[in-house]
Amino acid sequence: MDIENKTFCVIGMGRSGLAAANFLADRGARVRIAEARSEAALGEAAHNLHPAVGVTYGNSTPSDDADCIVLSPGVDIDADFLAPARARGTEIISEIELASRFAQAPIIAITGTNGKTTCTTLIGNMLKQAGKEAPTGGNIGTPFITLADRNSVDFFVIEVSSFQLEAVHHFRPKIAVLLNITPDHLDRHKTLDRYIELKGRIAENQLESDALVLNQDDPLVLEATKAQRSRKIYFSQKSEVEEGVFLQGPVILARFAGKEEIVCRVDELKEPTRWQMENVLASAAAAYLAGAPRKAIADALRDYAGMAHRLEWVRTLNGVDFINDSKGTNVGALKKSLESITRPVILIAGGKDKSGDFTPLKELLNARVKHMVLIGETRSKFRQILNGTFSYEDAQSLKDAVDQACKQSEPGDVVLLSPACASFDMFANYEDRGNQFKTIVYEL
Ligand code: UMA
Repeated sequence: MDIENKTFCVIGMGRSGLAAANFLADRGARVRIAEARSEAALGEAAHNLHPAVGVTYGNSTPSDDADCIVLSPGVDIDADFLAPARARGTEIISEIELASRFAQAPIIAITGTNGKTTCTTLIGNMLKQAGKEAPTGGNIGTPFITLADRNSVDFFVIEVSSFQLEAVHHFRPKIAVLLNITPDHLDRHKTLDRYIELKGRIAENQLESDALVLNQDDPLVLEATKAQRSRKIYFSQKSEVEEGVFLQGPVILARFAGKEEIVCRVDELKEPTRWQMENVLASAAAAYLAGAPRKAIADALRDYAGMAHRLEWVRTLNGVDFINDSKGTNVGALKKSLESITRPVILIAGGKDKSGDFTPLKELLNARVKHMVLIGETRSKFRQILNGTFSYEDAQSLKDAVDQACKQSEPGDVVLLSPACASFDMFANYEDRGNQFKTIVYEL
């Protein structure tokens, strides 16, 4: 991409925007940032900006002279302030699109409603075990643009969100993974159809020679990708697949080009990893496609001990296990977590509403949850759904919620924080919520 003598306007000065602006300015482009917040509200971030980048604070409107607008993931492509630029025909791209135009190595891109971060980490670990240079980035935290022009890379392993997929045009992963689709971020995308369409975009620019790893057990995943022309590889926890990786009783099996081999036994995996079987199968399939040998894949799986805030075991107290699943920010995540725990659950849930529909939870909550403690803005929405059919109560704070959950628990139970909602009503982010939960539990 020719960037010298071009004027870029980056919208948003978070991790993604800051990295994109610095990358472009370092390479001789004229760059401006438009940031909705004030300089004071941004604090330290402003100090890390390239001195040649001009900044407009308190306003997201891009400058009229921009040749190209780069959106941070948090910026809605349908925002009114982008309308004039769109009318002028100015190119509008996401930061991952920008990064992909500079990346010299193939991309493995992972999307889905839940499990993206785990899968990205696992694929990175598997390729590392195989002796490959495979940095991880994207939605996982390190903006893709900060990695993009690294040399001697075998694969970029990039977690991709629906936000980032709103403004891709040529983004073309060599291997794309679509883990699952359940309603999420509907406050931004408005309809489930739009969200499904965005997830399918991960493979939109793939060619026949590229591979698309799909969850055979998820009808919405199959729906989202039915028009894609790439080579389809499947994973499944429920049945055999024609080509890909699947669970068969106590073992994980890989089947590629008519040959079958056992990757490893399920009981070789650590407990938290066994709860992540969907991600395990998807990661193994992607790693096979990237050329990792079976042993490297199995070693990475055996070593893996789970991630913070994703079904993270915190402590056992008086026979009760406390699990931090603060990353469970949508209804689909809570469903998956509940389905993976076979013991009686005392559930702490609720938070900031993302227009999620809680109705599908009712049956599962009745079947698996002994008692529920409601926190945050969505307390009344949960109460309307549960409607007296179920044992539940409100809590005013996370500390109260943990205390109330403890009172209801007996040896053998699991106290699970899996909110099904965003955290911003009570906490800085999901990490803050999970960390506060762990501190409270350690102090019991
Ligand atoms: N802003 C504007 N105008 C707007 C909207 C936002 O100026 O219209 C400004 C905000 O005031 C703020 C900045 O943009 O200063 C924030 O940008 P951002 O929300 O895009 O956040 P970043 O810090 O750049 O982080 C983003 C991703 N954030 C989101 O998608 C919301 C991070 O994913 C990602 O790790 C990071 O880029 C690096 O790639 C986080 C996330 O919550 C983990 N992702 C969602 C999820 O996983 O559910 C999709």
